[in-house]
Amino acid sequence: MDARAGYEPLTVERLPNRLVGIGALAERVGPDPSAWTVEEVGDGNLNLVFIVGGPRGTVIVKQALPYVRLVGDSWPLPLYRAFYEYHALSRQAARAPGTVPEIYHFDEAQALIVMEYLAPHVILRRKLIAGERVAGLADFLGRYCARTAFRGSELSMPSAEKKADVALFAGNVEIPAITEALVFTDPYFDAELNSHTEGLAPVVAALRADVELKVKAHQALQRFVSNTETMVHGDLHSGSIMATESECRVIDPEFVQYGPMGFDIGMLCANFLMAYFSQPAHRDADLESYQDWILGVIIQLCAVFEEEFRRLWATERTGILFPATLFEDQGHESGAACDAVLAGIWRDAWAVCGIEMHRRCLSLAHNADFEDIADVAARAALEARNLMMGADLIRSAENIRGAEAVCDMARDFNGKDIL
Ligand code: SR1
Ligand code: MG
Repeated sequence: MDARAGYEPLTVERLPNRLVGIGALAERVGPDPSAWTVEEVGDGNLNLVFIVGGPRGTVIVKQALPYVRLVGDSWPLPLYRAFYEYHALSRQAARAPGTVPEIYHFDEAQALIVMEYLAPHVILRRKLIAGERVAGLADFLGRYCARTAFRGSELSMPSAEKKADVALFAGNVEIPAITEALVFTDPYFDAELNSHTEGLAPVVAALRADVELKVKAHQALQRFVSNTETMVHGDLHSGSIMATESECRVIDPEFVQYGPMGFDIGMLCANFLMAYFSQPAHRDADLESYQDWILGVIIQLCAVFEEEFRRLWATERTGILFPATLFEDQGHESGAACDAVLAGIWRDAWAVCGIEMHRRCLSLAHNADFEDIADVAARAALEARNLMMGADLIRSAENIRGAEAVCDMARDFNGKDIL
């Protein structure tokens, strides 16, 4: 862990006097700190998050803690993740304009970012649990994933710039290491921090006994750690998206790294699938139509991803990969090359999707979609569907024929009594 001289975690009481000297903050909230209101609202697993309001407006102050908040100071975690989050946000803002909160100030020593307060946005996961729809969600997310994937790769970026970026973000070691363990590894053995819902033991035992599955999961990890094709958000679940009825932003990219282009969209689809499988415990009325809406989001977001990726391929392919000099300038179409790149993206995405569906029920850091279900037997039955489908996705990732096929699988598992 990096120990920063002078670093001190903020408190609600001390924040105004400690931060009043930050011009960008005082400008937006008001110059008199005694008029500020401060609320700590961090409900994630790692950081402090304060809403700071005043006569002129409201901002968010996010500060990293030197340990995993979810677990406590027995699990130290580097403060430097705020540095990588700051740089990730600036790149996402350039590559996918309008998709992330605006940054007003960054203090590296305090591991602190002052950024735009998003209102009336709420965490998308909460909306999905409440059965709320978000207009334009799939289009927004499909474009975000395609633009960040394409524009952060050597399909688009000058190679020297991309390599410098890979080197910069390679310093973010311990945070992706959480993903390497919690996401790709711990679900598949009896790891110390694991837990699962009572009643799932037979399903969990079957998954952990499946050597072929473990091989596939770790082939996906091998690609995650060694394929630096683009800058990924690294933790793109429904808790990393804020939304109103019709507006969205992506937040919280501290798990940023250069990794496979299919990683973010795969993790995202997994979180929609878990929202889908958990719905029978959250509502009776409107159940079928809301579940259909969620699957529609998956299909549309994948379609928009492909469409936008192909558009960028045709209009922004300025990097060293598959250049026009090698294809169009020789009178050769590059469409087959684009198809092949997309096939690799989807292979990675569907494997990650299945793995994420496993880790949120088996490892540390479960998701509220399932955890909020008080009836343990009902939760276990729904999680079993999710776990079995995850295994099928991992096993067949390279042969899946698109998001429609994935949603057909989801409908099929949604009707199964597995336990
Ligand atoms: C110890 S951190 C657990 C999880 O929280 C973050 O949001 C990531 O999803 C991570 O895997
Ligand atoms: Mg997070």
